[in-house]
Amino acid sequence: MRRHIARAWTGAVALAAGAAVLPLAAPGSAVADSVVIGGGPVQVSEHPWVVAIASRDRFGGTRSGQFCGGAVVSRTTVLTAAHCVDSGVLGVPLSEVRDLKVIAGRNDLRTSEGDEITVSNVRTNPEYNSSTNSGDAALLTLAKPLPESYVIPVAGRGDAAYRAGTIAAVYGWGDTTGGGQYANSLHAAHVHVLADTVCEEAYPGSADGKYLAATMVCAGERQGGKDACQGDSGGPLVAQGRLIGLVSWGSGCGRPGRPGVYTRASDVAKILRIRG
Ligand code: 4AZ
Repeated sequence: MRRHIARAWTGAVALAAGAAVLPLAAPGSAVADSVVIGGGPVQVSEHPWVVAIASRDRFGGTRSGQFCGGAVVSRTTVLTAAHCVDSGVLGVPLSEVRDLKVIAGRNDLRTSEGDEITVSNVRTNPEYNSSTNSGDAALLTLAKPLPESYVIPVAGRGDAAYRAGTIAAVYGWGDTTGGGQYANSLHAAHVHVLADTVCEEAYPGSADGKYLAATMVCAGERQGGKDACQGDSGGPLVAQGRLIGLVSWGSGCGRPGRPGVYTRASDVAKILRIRG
């Protein structure tokens, strides 16, 4: 999230520098966010609802311009984090980004496999609060529909998948070490849904954000080591075949006592009027 962006940006600059052509105007202040620490490679063909959010103009072409993740929630809509489309991450207002894309079916970002689809509209959750990070979600409309088989159902309120102790998986192309090593291919890690009290105690309110159980989900491992990280933001947290969260924020990556915080998918589904 926002306050980690300076660190994330370090990695992105390194990536952009590897590109043959640097963007004319590199994003000034930020990049995207965080994936997967302590996980391993997976095939996007088996998890086709995981997509990359990309802009080559803003982030360079080496890794297809990827800077966040997203989840396909209908043939023409993708959920991502609100903070992924704010100017803090993009470096310019969203309206100035002319090549915002959703990339589906591309395992390795250095290739051209799969589909690159233009984003025709962006709706940020009107209830997003960038101080607490509550409601960190945005809905992207695609210019061209994806196959129905790519769509993942969104968990509803009170879904059993939200119970503490449930095993979930988080997916992304983000930092795999916490040190700015962005993945070229999709990674995933298994984490447990944790009791809200764990995150309420870890994040009672600071410059990083404040854990709010109504709009957030707490997930990780008590001993740390498995987590989302910079570049994974907006990407899916999935349990029992349903989308339960979006990578949103946390203090560092994989630190014991510092679980990952996810946007509660059932809460934003209601606001953005999508399934759930
Ligand atoms: C980020 O900066 C970020 N470990 C995302 C997820 C987590 C931490 C930071 C969770 O986008």
